[in-house]
Amino acid sequence: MNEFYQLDVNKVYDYVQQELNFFHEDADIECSEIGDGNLNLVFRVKDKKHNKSVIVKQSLPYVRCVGEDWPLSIGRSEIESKLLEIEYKLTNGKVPEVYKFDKIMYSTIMEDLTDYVIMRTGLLEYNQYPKFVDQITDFIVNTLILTSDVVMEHKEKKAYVKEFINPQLCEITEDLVYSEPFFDAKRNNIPDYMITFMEKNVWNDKALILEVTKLKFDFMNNAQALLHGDLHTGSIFINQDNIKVIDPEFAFYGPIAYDIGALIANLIMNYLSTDVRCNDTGLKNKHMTYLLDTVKDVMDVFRDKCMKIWPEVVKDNMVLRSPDFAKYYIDDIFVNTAGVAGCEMIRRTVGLAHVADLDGIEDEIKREETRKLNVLLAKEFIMKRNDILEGKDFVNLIKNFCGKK
Ligand code: SR1
Ligand code: MG
Repeated sequence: MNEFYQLDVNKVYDYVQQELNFFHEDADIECSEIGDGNLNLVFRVKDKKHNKSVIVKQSLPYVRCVGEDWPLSIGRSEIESKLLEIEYKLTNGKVPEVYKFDKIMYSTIMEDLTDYVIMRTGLLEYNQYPKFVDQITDFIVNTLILTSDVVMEHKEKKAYVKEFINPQLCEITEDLVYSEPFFDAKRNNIPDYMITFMEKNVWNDKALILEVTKLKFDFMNNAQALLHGDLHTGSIFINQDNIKVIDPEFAFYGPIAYDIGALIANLIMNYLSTDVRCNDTGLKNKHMTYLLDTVKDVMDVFRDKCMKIWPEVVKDNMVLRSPDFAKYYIDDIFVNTAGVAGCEMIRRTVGLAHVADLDGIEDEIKREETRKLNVLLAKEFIMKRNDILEGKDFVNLIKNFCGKK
């Protein structure tokens, strides 16, 4: 085939065989569409007899969760497969291995992650992952610091900036994270009871709008490192031994804080969700403590690892001459991480794309209270971000604000 067609469960096995000849002749094949994201088709093709499987991810020319009214370039899948290959090397395999990218079908055939669960799902079932902090901090240090101007030869870094220009996907983030949740936008997914609350606490708060605008311009103008671009807990496959980070189609050169802030925000929303969903007090306290420890440790271990590798990896001739630059650089990442986390928390409450952590709260009254608490806590993160320079600053803000000292 040399022209694009949309895959489905009946076509995807033939497609994989034609591209890779991956399965045995006597395979017992089962194909399913497993995509539950907002943008793409995702298939698992499995040979039950020999226990071999692959994932096929195909870009659609429109936003899946909205429909054909919102067209979207299918070229994003090329960005995703390129980034997966780069990150595979930088992280020693902490992303799925790409077997083949097909530029005609805008499809990536890649490693199946059968022994993993999506981290958001695991956390919603109150599971804990003791290796997560060490693994995700390795991931963010290796993918972000090592692709920044601190380390890379500057012309090579600029070639990457050019290669990863991703205007349509960036526009989605500019609109859905940094703009529309901050006014009464048509695409917002907002329950009626949140409208007056948002008017009073967010949309008419000029000081807040100014700070969000600063963060939006940092997102658009700070080509600091090669980001994943959507590093929430739904983009991480996890088990007790390992993580695999998936779905980097929003990759581009942007502020390091964008990746870390998305992660921190989603851990915090799971914390708020656990508080109202879990009826077993012992389990609830244990899981909430685990989540706050994880937030604190991700930030502090990230800083420690940056400081440790800094003398080994720095190449820029002025950074080498400036011993205080590392602290300045990492402090700035912390401050902006808190700001990004706030924006992510607000957009997941009233913007187009929500999260199960909040929407899945069954009790209607608790769901409303938690949504409101999430927005107010998010505001604190944005407005007080200049004071957030250590892991404990994140935790203290959450505990003080939620009255759980
Ligand atoms: C229309 S895309 C909505 C959201 O889904 C993706 O996972 C990104 O988070 C994006 O903002
Ligand atoms: Mg995604």
